[in-house]
Amino acid sequence: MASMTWNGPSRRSLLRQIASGGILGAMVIAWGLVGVGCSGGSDSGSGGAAQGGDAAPGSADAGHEASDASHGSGDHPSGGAGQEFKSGQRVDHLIRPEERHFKALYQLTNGGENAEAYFSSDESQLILQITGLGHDCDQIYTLPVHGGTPKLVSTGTGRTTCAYFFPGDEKILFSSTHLAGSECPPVPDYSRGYVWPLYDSYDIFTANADGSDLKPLTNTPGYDAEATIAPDGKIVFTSDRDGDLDIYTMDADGSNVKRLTDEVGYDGGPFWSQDGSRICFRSSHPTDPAAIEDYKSLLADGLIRPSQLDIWIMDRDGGNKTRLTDNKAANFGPFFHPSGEKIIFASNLADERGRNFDLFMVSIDSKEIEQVTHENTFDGFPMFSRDAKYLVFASNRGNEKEGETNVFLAEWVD
Ligand SMILES: [Ca+2]
Ligand SMILES: [Ca+2]
Ligand SMILES: [Ca+2]
Repeated sequence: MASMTWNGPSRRSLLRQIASGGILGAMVIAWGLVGVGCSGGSDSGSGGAAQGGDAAPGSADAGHEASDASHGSGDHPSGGAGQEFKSGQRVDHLIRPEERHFKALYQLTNGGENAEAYFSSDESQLILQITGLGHDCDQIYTLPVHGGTPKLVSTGTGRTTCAYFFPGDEKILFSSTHLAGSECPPVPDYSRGYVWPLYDSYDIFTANADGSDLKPLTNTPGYDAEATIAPDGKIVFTSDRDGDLDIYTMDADGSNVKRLTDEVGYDGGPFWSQDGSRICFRSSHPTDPAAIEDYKSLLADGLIRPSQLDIWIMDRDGGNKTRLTDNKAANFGPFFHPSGEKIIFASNLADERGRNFDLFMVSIDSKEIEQVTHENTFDGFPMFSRDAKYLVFASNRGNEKEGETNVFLAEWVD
Protein backbone atom coordinates (compact mmCIF):
# COMPACT_ATOMS: atom_id res chain seq x y z
CA MET A 1 0.00 0.00 0.00
CA ALA A 2 1.37 3.29 -1.05
CA SER A 3 0.95 4.99 2.28
CA MET A 4 3.15 2.44 3.99
CA THR A 5 6.17 2.88 1.75
CA TRP A 6 9.03 4.99 2.95
CA ASN A 7 11.45 7.21 1.12
CA GLY A 8 13.14 4.41 -0.73
CA PRO A 9 16.56 4.74 -2.22
CA SER A 10 17.10 5.56 -5.83
CA ARG A 11 19.14 3.15 -7.88
CA ARG A 12 22.25 5.20 -7.36
CA SER A 13 21.50 5.57 -3.68
CA LEU A 14 21.19 1.80 -3.45
CA LEU A 15 24.62 1.44 -4.96
CA ARG A 16 25.92 3.86 -2.37
CA GLN A 17 24.20 1.95 0.37
CA ILE A 18 25.69 -1.31 -0.78
CA ALA A 19 29.09 0.32 -1.02
CA SER A 20 28.94 1.83 2.40
CA GLY A 21 26.55 -0.28 4.45
CA GLY A 22 25.59 0.06 8.09
CA ILE A 23 24.63 3.36 9.57
CA LEU A 24 25.98 5.15 6.56
CA GLY A 25 23.57 3.16 4.46
CA ALA A 26 20.71 4.45 6.58
CA MET A 27 21.96 7.98 6.09
CA VAL A 28 22.00 7.44 2.37
CA ILE A 29 18.43 6.26 2.42
CA ALA A 30 17.29 9.13 4.59
CA TRP A 31 18.98 11.61 2.34
CA GLY A 32 18.38 9.77 -0.91
CA LEU A 33 16.64 12.70 -2.50
CA VAL A 34 18.00 15.49 -0.43
CA GLY A 35 21.28 16.41 -1.97
CA VAL A 36 22.32 19.97 -2.46
CA GLY A 37 19.97 22.04 -4.54
CA CYS A 38 17.98 25.23 -4.46
CA SER A 39 15.73 24.07 -1.69
CA GLY A 40 17.45 20.96 -0.56
CA GLY A 41 18.38 19.67 -3.91
CA SER A 42 17.56 16.54 -5.71
CA ASP A 43 20.10 13.83 -5.60
CA SER A 44 18.54 11.86 -8.38
CA GLY A 45 19.52 8.63 -9.91
CA SER A 46 16.73 6.21 -10.67
CA GLY A 47 16.11 5.11 -14.16
CA GLY A 48 13.57 6.53 -16.49
CA ALA A 49 10.01 5.45 -16.57
CA ALA A 50 7.07 6.51 -18.60
CA GLN A 51 6.38 10.13 -18.03
CA GLY A 52 4.25 12.96 -19.14
CA GLY A 53 1.24 12.49 -21.27
CA ASP A 54 -1.09 14.58 -23.28
CA ALA A 55 -1.47 18.20 -22.40
CA ALA A 56 -4.43 18.78 -20.17
CA PRO A 57 -7.17 20.73 -21.84
CA GLY A 58 -8.04 24.18 -20.75
CA SER A 59 -6.12 27.24 -19.83
CA ALA A 60 -4.32 28.17 -16.68
CA ASP A 61 -7.23 28.31 -14.35
CA ALA A 62 -9.87 26.27 -16.05
CA GLY A 63 -8.37 22.82 -15.71
CA HIS A 64 -8.92 22.26 -12.07
CA GLU A 65 -12.39 23.53 -11.57
CA ALA A 66 -13.51 21.34 -14.40
CA SER A 67 -11.88 18.05 -13.58
CA ASP A 68 -13.91 16.27 -10.99
CA ALA A 69 -13.83 13.02 -12.87
CA SER A 70 -11.29 11.08 -10.84
CA HIS A 71 -12.36 12.44 -7.48
CA GLY A 72 -12.83 9.64 -5.02
CA SER A 73 -11.56 7.09 -7.46
CA GLY A 74 -10.53 4.74 -4.71
CA ASP A 75 -7.19 3.45 -3.58
CA HIS A 76 -5.63 2.62 -6.91
CA PRO A 77 -2.28 4.25 -7.42
CA SER A 78 -2.27 6.66 -10.30
CA GLY A 79 -1.56 4.99 -13.57
CA GLY A 80 -2.36 1.65 -11.99
CA ALA A 81 -3.56 -1.45 -13.70
CA GLY A 82 -5.36 -0.63 -16.88
CA GLN A 83 -5.30 3.11 -16.28
CA GLU A 84 -3.06 5.26 -18.37
CA PHE A 85 -1.49 8.10 -16.45
CA LYS A 86 -2.49 11.52 -17.65
CA SER A 87 -0.41 14.44 -16.47
CA GLY A 88 -2.56 16.68 -14.32
CA GLN A 89 -4.99 13.96 -13.32
CA ARG A 90 -6.78 14.35 -10.04
CA VAL A 91 -5.49 12.00 -7.33
CA ASP A 92 -7.46 12.88 -4.23
CA HIS A 93 -7.09 9.28 -3.04
CA LEU A 94 -3.46 10.18 -2.29
CA ILE A 95 -4.51 12.82 0.24
CA ARG A 96 -4.15 11.46 3.78
CA PRO A 97 -7.01 12.15 6.22
CA GLU A 98 -4.80 14.39 8.38
CA GLU A 99 -3.81 16.55 5.41
CA ARG A 100 -6.53 19.11 6.00
CA HIS A 101 -4.89 21.87 3.94
CA PHE A 102 -5.26 19.81 0.75
CA LYS A 103 -8.68 20.28 -0.84
CA ALA A 104 -7.73 18.45 -4.02
CA LEU A 105 -4.57 16.90 -5.41
CA TYR A 106 -3.29 16.67 -8.99
CA GLN A 107 -0.34 14.61 -10.18
CA LEU A 108 1.81 16.14 -12.90
CA THR A 109 4.55 13.54 -13.49
CA ASN A 110 4.68 9.79 -13.25
CA GLY A 111 8.04 8.06 -13.07
CA GLY A 112 11.69 8.97 -12.78
CA GLU A 113 12.80 11.63 -10.34
CA ASN A 114 10.98 14.92 -10.64
CA ALA A 115 11.60 17.66 -8.13
CA GLU A 116 12.12 21.32 -7.37
CA ALA A 117 9.20 22.46 -9.50
CA TYR A 118 8.64 26.21 -9.23
CA PHE A 119 5.89 28.41 -10.67
CA SER A 120 6.46 30.86 -13.50
CA SER A 121 5.44 34.39 -12.62
CA ASP A 122 2.12 34.03 -14.45
CA GLU A 123 1.74 30.62 -12.74
CA SER A 124 0.87 28.86 -15.99
CA GLN A 125 4.13 26.88 -16.09
CA LEU A 126 6.48 25.07 -13.76
CA ILE A 127 10.23 24.80 -14.19
CA LEU A 128 11.71 21.68 -12.63
CA GLN A 129 14.53 19.19 -12.70
CA ILE A 130 14.02 15.66 -13.93
CA THR A 131 16.14 12.54 -14.12
CA GLY A 132 14.60 9.84 -16.20
CA LEU A 133 13.82 11.30 -19.61
CA GLY A 134 16.87 10.08 -21.48
CA HIS A 135 19.62 11.81 -19.52
CA ASP A 136 21.77 10.25 -16.83
CA CYS A 137 21.44 13.10 -14.34
CA ASP A 138 19.16 16.03 -13.68
CA GLN A 139 18.17 18.29 -16.56
CA ILE A 140 15.81 21.26 -16.51
CA TYR A 141 12.34 21.14 -18.06
CA THR A 142 9.26 23.32 -18.21
CA LEU A 143 5.81 21.83 -17.72
CA PRO A 144 2.30 23.33 -17.92
CA VAL A 145 1.05 23.75 -14.39
CA HIS A 146 -2.15 21.81 -15.04
CA GLY A 147 -0.38 18.97 -16.82
CA GLY A 148 1.39 18.26 -20.07
CA THR A 149 4.64 17.01 -21.51
CA PRO A 150 7.93 18.21 -20.01
CA LYS A 151 10.02 20.28 -22.41
CA LEU A 152 13.82 20.20 -22.09
CA VAL A 153 15.28 23.69 -21.68
CA SER A 154 18.81 22.90 -20.40
CA THR A 155 21.60 21.65 -22.64
CA GLY A 156 21.17 17.93 -21.98
CA THR A 157 24.81 17.78 -20.92
CA GLY A 158 26.45 18.00 -17.52
CA ARG A 159 24.30 18.13 -14.41
CA THR A 160 21.81 20.89 -13.65
CA THR A 161 19.89 22.13 -10.66
CA CYS A 162 17.83 24.98 -9.27
CA ALA A 163 15.86 26.53 -12.11
CA TYR A 164 13.64 29.60 -11.84
CA PHE A 165 11.64 31.89 -14.12
CA PHE A 166 12.47 35.60 -14.29
CA PRO A 167 9.58 38.02 -13.83
CA GLY A 168 7.66 38.16 -17.11
CA ASP A 169 8.58 34.55 -17.93
CA GLU A 170 10.60 35.34 -21.05
CA LYS A 171 13.84 34.30 -19.35
CA ILE A 172 14.90 31.51 -17.01
CA LEU A 173 17.95 30.67 -14.99
CA PHE A 174 19.44 27.42 -13.79
CA SER A 175 22.77 26.06 -12.57
CA SER A 176 24.74 23.68 -14.73
CA THR A 177 28.10 21.92 -14.87
CA HIS A 178 28.08 21.51 -18.66
CA LEU A 179 31.00 23.86 -19.33
CA ALA A 180 33.25 21.49 -17.39
CA GLY A 181 32.17 18.45 -19.39
CA SER A 182 29.23 16.85 -21.05
CA GLU A 183 29.21 13.85 -18.72
CA CYS A 184 27.43 13.80 -15.38
CA PRO A 185 29.98 14.81 -12.74
CA PRO A 186 31.20 11.91 -10.59
CA VAL A 187 29.49 10.96 -7.35
CA PRO A 188 31.72 11.67 -4.34
CA ASP A 189 33.92 9.31 -2.41
CA TYR A 190 31.95 8.08 0.62
CA SER A 191 35.00 6.94 2.56
CA ARG A 192 34.45 9.90 4.90
CA GLY A 193 30.80 9.13 5.50
CA TYR A 194 27.75 10.24 3.61
CA VAL A 195 28.42 13.58 1.98
CA TRP A 196 26.95 15.79 -0.69
CA PRO A 197 29.13 16.97 -3.52
CA LEU A 198 29.40 20.70 -4.10
CA TYR A 199 30.43 20.55 -7.73
CA ASP A 200 32.85 23.38 -8.27
CA SER A 201 31.90 23.26 -11.93
CA TYR A 202 28.47 24.69 -11.16
CA ASP A 203 27.74 28.11 -12.57
CA ILE A 204 24.45 29.95 -12.96
CA PHE A 205 23.16 30.52 -16.50
CA THR A 206 20.30 32.47 -18.03
CA ALA A 207 18.45 31.50 -21.16
CA ASN A 208 15.26 32.30 -22.99
CA ALA A 209 12.32 30.32 -21.66
CA ASP A 210 12.81 27.78 -24.47
CA GLY A 211 16.47 27.28 -23.51
CA SER A 212 17.92 29.31 -26.37
CA ASP A 213 20.48 32.10 -25.97
CA LEU A 214 22.24 30.48 -23.01
CA LYS A 215 24.59 32.85 -21.18
CA PRO A 216 26.58 32.56 -17.96
CA LEU A 217 25.60 34.80 -15.05
CA THR A 218 28.54 33.67 -12.93
CA ASN A 219 32.00 32.63 -14.02
CA THR A 220 33.72 32.43 -10.67
CA PRO A 221 35.70 29.37 -9.60
CA GLY A 222 33.73 27.11 -7.29
CA TYR A 223 30.12 26.34 -6.54
CA ASP A 224 27.47 28.82 -7.68
CA ALA A 225 23.89 27.52 -7.55
CA GLU A 226 20.59 27.59 -5.65
CA ALA A 227 19.41 30.77 -7.36
CA THR A 228 15.90 32.19 -7.09
CA ILE A 229 14.51 35.51 -8.29
CA ALA A 230 12.55 38.32 -6.61
CA PRO A 231 9.64 40.11 -8.31
CA ASP A 232 12.00 42.99 -9.20
CA GLY A 233 14.52 40.62 -10.82
CA LYS A 234 17.04 40.53 -7.96
CA ILE A 235 18.73 37.13 -7.77
CA VAL A 236 19.66 35.41 -4.52
CA PHE A 237 22.02 32.44 -4.69
CA THR A 238 24.57 30.30 -2.84
CA SER A 239 28.29 30.38 -3.54
CA ASP A 240 31.57 29.33 -1.95
CA ARG A 241 33.54 32.04 -3.77
CA ASP A 242 34.80 33.56 -0.54
CA GLY A 243 35.80 30.28 1.08
CA ASP A 244 32.60 29.41 2.94
CA LEU A 245 29.09 28.55 1.78
CA ASP A 246 27.12 31.75 1.88
CA ILE A 247 24.15 33.53 0.40
CA TYR A 248 24.63 36.37 -2.08
CA THR A 249 22.42 38.63 -4.14
CA MET A 250 23.11 39.97 -7.61
CA ASP A 251 21.25 41.96 -10.22
CA ALA A 252 19.46 40.18 -13.07
CA ASP A 253 22.51 40.68 -15.33
CA GLY A 254 24.92 39.18 -12.79
CA SER A 255 26.34 42.50 -11.64
CA ASN A 256 26.33 44.11 -8.18
CA VAL A 257 27.13 40.95 -6.22
CA LYS A 258 26.62 41.33 -2.48
CA ARG A 259 27.30 38.79 0.29
CA LEU A 260 24.49 38.48 2.87
CA THR A 261 25.74 35.81 5.32
CA ASP A 262 29.07 35.38 7.06
CA GLU A 263 28.71 32.71 9.75
CA VAL A 264 30.91 29.63 9.46
CA GLY A 265 28.84 26.81 8.01
CA TYR A 266 26.37 26.17 5.28
CA ASP A 267 24.00 29.03 4.47
CA GLY A 268 21.98 28.29 1.35
CA GLY A 269 18.74 27.38 -0.36
CA PRO A 270 17.35 30.95 -0.35
CA PHE A 271 13.84 31.90 -1.50
CA TRP A 272 12.18 35.33 -1.56
CA SER A 273 9.07 36.46 0.22
CA GLN A 274 6.29 37.37 -2.16
CA ASP A 275 7.06 41.11 -2.00
CA GLY A 276 10.80 40.52 -2.28
CA SER A 277 11.54 42.22 1.03
CA ARG A 278 12.72 39.12 2.87
CA ILE A 279 14.60 35.88 2.21
CA CYS A 280 14.08 32.49 3.84
CA PHE A 281 16.96 30.03 3.82
CA ARG A 282 18.52 27.02 5.53
CA SER A 283 21.65 27.02 7.62
CA SER A 284 23.91 24.63 9.44
CA HIS A 285 26.34 26.40 11.74
CA PRO A 286 28.71 24.03 13.53
CA THR A 287 29.78 25.37 16.92
CA ASP A 288 32.21 22.97 18.55
CA PRO A 289 35.77 23.02 17.22
CA ALA A 290 35.76 19.43 15.97
CA ALA A 291 32.58 20.01 13.97
CA ILE A 292 33.97 23.22 12.50
CA GLU A 293 37.17 21.43 11.54
CA ASP A 294 35.18 18.60 9.94
CA TYR A 295 33.06 21.11 8.00
CA LYS A 296 36.07 23.06 6.75
CA SER A 297 38.03 19.97 5.84
CA LEU A 298 35.16 18.57 3.78
CA LEU A 299 34.43 21.93 2.17
CA ALA A 300 38.05 22.15 1.04
CA ASP A 301 37.39 18.94 -0.89
CA GLY A 302 34.09 20.19 -2.29
CA LEU A 303 31.93 18.15 0.08
CA ILE A 304 29.37 18.80 2.77
CA ARG A 305 27.98 16.42 5.38
CA PRO A 306 24.21 16.73 5.69
CA SER A 307 23.09 16.77 9.29
CA GLN A 308 21.20 19.41 11.21
CA LEU A 309 19.80 22.21 9.08
CA ASP A 310 17.61 25.00 10.39
CA ILE A 311 15.22 27.45 8.77
CA TRP A 312 16.07 31.14 8.97
CA ILE A 313 14.76 34.37 7.51
CA MET A 314 16.48 37.70 6.89
CA ASP A 315 15.83 41.00 5.18
CA ARG A 316 16.86 41.35 1.54
CA ASP A 317 20.00 43.21 2.60
CA GLY A 318 20.99 40.49 5.08
CA GLY A 319 19.69 42.33 8.15
CA ASN A 320 17.47 40.97 10.94
CA LYS A 321 18.56 37.34 10.66
CA THR A 322 16.09 35.22 12.64
CA ARG A 323 16.28 31.52 13.33
CA LEU A 324 12.88 29.81 13.15
CA THR A 325 13.68 26.16 13.92
CA ASP A 326 15.89 24.54 16.53
CA ASN A 327 14.95 20.88 16.61
CA LYS A 328 18.16 19.02 15.64
CA ALA A 329 16.43 17.76 12.51
CA ALA A 330 17.13 18.35 8.84
CA ASN A 331 14.86 21.26 7.95
CA PHE A 332 15.15 22.49 4.37
CA GLY A 333 13.29 23.82 1.35
CA PRO A 334 11.65 26.85 2.99
CA PHE A 335 9.10 29.00 1.18
CA PHE A 336 7.07 31.95 2.46
CA HIS A 337 3.33 31.53 2.81
CA PRO A 338 1.83 34.44 0.81
CA SER A 339 0.63 36.04 4.08
CA GLY A 340 4.27 36.57 4.97
CA GLU A 341 3.50 35.21 8.44
CA LYS A 342 4.54 31.59 8.02
CA ILE A 343 7.20 29.50 6.29
CA ILE A 344 6.48 26.10 4.80
CA PHE A 345 9.43 23.69 4.72
CA ALA A 346 10.38 20.02 4.61
CA SER A 347 11.76 18.22 7.62
CA ASN A 348 12.38 14.79 9.10
CA LEU A 349 11.62 16.15 12.58
CA ALA A 350 8.66 13.83 13.15
CA ASP A 351 10.53 10.64 12.27
CA GLU A 352 12.86 9.22 14.91
CA ARG A 353 14.77 7.39 12.21
CA GLY A 354 15.11 10.56 10.19
CA ARG A 355 14.00 8.83 7.03
CA ASN A 356 10.61 10.30 6.32
CA PHE A 357 10.36 13.92 5.27
CA ASP A 358 7.08 15.81 5.57
CA LEU A 359 6.00 19.38 4.99
CA PHE A 360 5.57 21.63 8.03
CA MET A 361 4.73 25.30 8.57
CA VAL A 362 6.40 27.48 11.18
CA SER A 363 4.95 30.75 12.40
CA ILE A 364 7.48 33.57 12.13
CA ASP A 365 6.05 35.22 15.24
CA SER A 366 5.46 32.32 17.61
CA LYS A 367 7.78 29.75 15.99
CA GLU A 368 5.01 27.21 16.48
CA ILE A 369 5.19 24.36 14.00
CA GLU A 370 2.25 22.67 12.28
CA GLN A 371 2.60 19.44 10.33
CA VAL A 372 1.12 19.73 6.83
CA THR A 373 1.72 16.36 5.17
CA HIS A 374 1.30 12.99 6.84
CA GLU A 375 2.55 10.61 4.19
CA ASN A 376 5.01 7.94 5.22
CA THR A 377 7.36 8.66 2.34
CA PHE A 378 9.20 11.66 0.97
CA ASP A 379 7.45 15.06 0.71
CA GLY A 380 9.45 18.21 -0.03
CA PHE A 381 10.20 21.26 -2.22
CA PRO A 382 7.01 23.24 -1.51
CA MET A 383 6.03 26.48 -3.27
CA PHE A 384 2.79 28.43 -2.91
CA SER A 385 0.95 30.21 -5.71
CA ARG A 386 0.63 33.93 -5.04
CA ASP A 387 -3.00 33.69 -3.97
CA ALA A 388 -2.21 30.75 -1.65
CA LYS A 389 -4.80 28.66 -3.47
CA TYR A 390 -2.25 26.15 -4.74
CA LEU A 391 0.83 24.43 -3.39
CA VAL A 392 3.25 22.62 -5.69
CA PHE A 393 5.49 20.02 -4.09
CA ALA A 394 7.35 16.80 -4.81
CA SER A 395 6.44 13.50 -3.20
CA ASN A 396 7.06 9.79 -3.45
CA ARG A 397 3.40 9.09 -2.57
CA GLY A 398 1.61 6.80 -4.96
CA ASN A 399 4.71 6.06 -6.98
CA GLU A 400 4.83 3.00 -9.16
CA LYS A 401 8.43 2.18 -8.30
CA GLU A 402 10.23 2.73 -5.02
CA GLY A 403 12.39 5.81 -5.10
CA GLU A 404 10.43 7.59 -7.80
CA THR A 405 9.51 11.16 -6.96
CA ASN A 406 6.73 13.04 -8.70
CA VAL A 407 5.41 16.56 -8.79
CA PHE A 408 1.99 17.29 -7.29
CA LEU A 409 -0.24 20.34 -7.25
CA ALA A 410 -2.56 20.69 -4.27
CA GLU A 411 -5.55 22.98 -3.97
CA TRP A 412 -4.75 24.65 -0.68
CA VAL A 413 -7.06 25.78 2.11
CA ASP A 414 -5.59 27.84 4.94
CA1 LIG B 1 31.28 28.69 -10.42
CA1 LIG C 1 28.33 30.46 5.87
CA1 LIG D 1 6.30 12.29 4.13
